[in-house]
Amino acid sequence: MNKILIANRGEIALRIMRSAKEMGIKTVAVFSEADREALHVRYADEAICIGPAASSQSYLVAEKIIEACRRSGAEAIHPGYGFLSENADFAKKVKAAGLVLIGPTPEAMEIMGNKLSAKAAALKYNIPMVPGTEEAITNVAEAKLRAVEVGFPILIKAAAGGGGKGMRVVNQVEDFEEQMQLAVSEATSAFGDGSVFIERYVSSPRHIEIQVLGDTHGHIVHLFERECSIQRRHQKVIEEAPSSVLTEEIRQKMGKCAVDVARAVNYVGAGTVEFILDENLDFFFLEMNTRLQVEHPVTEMITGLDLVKEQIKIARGEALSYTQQDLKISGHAIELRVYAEDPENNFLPDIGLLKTYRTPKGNGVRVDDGFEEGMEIPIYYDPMIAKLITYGKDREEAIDRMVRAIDEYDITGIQTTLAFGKFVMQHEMFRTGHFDTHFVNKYFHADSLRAEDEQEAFIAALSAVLTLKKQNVPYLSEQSSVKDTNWRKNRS
Ligand code: MV4
Repeated sequence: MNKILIANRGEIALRIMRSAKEMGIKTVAVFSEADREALHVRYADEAICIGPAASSQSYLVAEKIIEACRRSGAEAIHPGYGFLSENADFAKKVKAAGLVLIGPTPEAMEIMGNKLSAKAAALKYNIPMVPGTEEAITNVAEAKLRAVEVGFPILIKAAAGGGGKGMRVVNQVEDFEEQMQLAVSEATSAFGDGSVFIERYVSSPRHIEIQVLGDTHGHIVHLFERECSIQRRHQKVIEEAPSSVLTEEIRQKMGKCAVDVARAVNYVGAGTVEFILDENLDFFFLEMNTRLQVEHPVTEMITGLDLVKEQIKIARGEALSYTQQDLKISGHAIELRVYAEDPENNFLPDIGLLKTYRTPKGNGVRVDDGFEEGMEIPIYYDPMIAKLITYGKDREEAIDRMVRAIDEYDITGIQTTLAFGKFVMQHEMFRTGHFDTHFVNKYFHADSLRAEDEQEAFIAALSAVLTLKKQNVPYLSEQSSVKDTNWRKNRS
C-alpha cells in the first residue's frame, strides 16, 4: 500500500495522514469548496476537490470519492468517522472498484448497522442484553403484553437508529400505544425504516464501550474500555480510559463479551462494542460501531498503540503483532471535545472566525485539531474544532492536567466548550467518579459558568489596578488607596 485517500476532513483527516506519513505512505486529501484552505488539504501530498460545500454533494458522494482514487492512483480509502464510514453500500462500491477500504467488511457493517440484527448476532454467544423484544414489533397488542412482562419504564428504540434518535421512554402501560405510533413515525422519517423494538429502560446507566481490533487471520483482541457517560443530547463531550468504576473482573468479562460480539461477525479492523452499565455494575450489550471513533485517542494513550497504524496494517493483511496477554493499561487519559458551541446558551453552535487560537502544550497534553488562528469555522459540518487529550499516571493527574491545559488554551472569536470542560473537571461528583449519563442535565446549568466568569473579571480588574499602581500612574496613586479587601466589601 503506497498511497491512501482520506475520505474525510478536519482533525480526523489530519490524524490519519500523520500516521500514514510515519508509515511512508503517500496521502490524498479530498475537499469540498468550503474546505479549499483547510489544513488537511495543505498537509496531504495531493488534494482533489470533490464538489460544493454541502456534504451531500461532496464528502457523502461515494462515486466522487472512488473517482478521486482513480485519478490519484490511491489504492485504499480511510473513511475516518461520520460521513461514509459506516455505509455498507459504500464499502461494497469500494470493493467492486478494486480498492481497499480501511475498515470492516460490508457484511459486518450491514449487520451492526441494525440494532436488531446486531443483537441477533450477539445472541450466538452468551452476551448479556437488556430484556425486551428480539424482533421488530409488528403487532402492537403483542408488544404491549411483552412490555408489561418486561416491566415499566420501557424504552422504544428504532432498529436503524443511532445517537438516540427515535428513542422514547414509556413510563406506564396507558401511554404505550401512543408512544409506539410516535416512535414508528419518527423512525420512518429519520431512517426510512420504521422498525422499532423495546427494552427495559435502565434509568441511570453509565456508557462504557470496549475498543476491539480484528485482523484478517481471525485474531481479535480488545483494548479495554472507554467511559463516555458525560454527554448531552446524545453527543459525547468528555471521555476517559480506563473507567473509574470497573473492577478488573468486570473489565475482563466485558472485554471477553466485546471480543465475542466482534467474532460473531468475523470482525476485521477497529471497532467499538457499546454497553450500558447499571447501578449494580451489571452490563448489557447495546450495539457495535464499525468505525474508528472520535474518542480513540484515550485508548491510544493508555495502551501505547496507534490505532490508525493498526487499521492500516490490518488492511494490508498483516496479523496483529501481539496477543491479549501482551496488552496492559498504563496510566489514565481524558478527552475533552472542544465544540464551537456556547455552553451558556444551551450549547447552540457558535461558528465564526477563530480570532485567537493558541493550544496548550507540555507534558501529557495532546491536541488533535484541524484549524489555525485566523480561520473561519464553516457552518456546513460538525462544530467540533478540536480534541484536547491529557494523560497522567493516574486519574487525578490526568484531571489536574486537563484543568491546566484548559487554562492554557486560548480561543477568542467564538464560544467553546472549554469552560464547560473545566466545570466538569472541578465537579466533586466527577472527581469522585459518581456520575452517569444524566450528569450534564443534573449538574450543569447555563449559569454554572457565570460565577467563574465574574470571579475572573474581578481578578482581572484587580490585577489591572495593581499593575497601574505599581507603575505609579499618578491618578491612582494620588486619589485612591486601593485595598482589595475594601473593594470587595464595597462591591456588595
Ligand atoms: C438505553 C438506555 C437505557 N436503557 N437502553 C442512547 C443512545 C444509544 N446508543 C443507546 N442509548 C441508551 N440506551 C436501555 N435499555 C439509555 C440510553 C442512553 C444513553 C446511552 C449511552 C450514552 C448516553 C445516553 C444518554 C441517554 C440515554
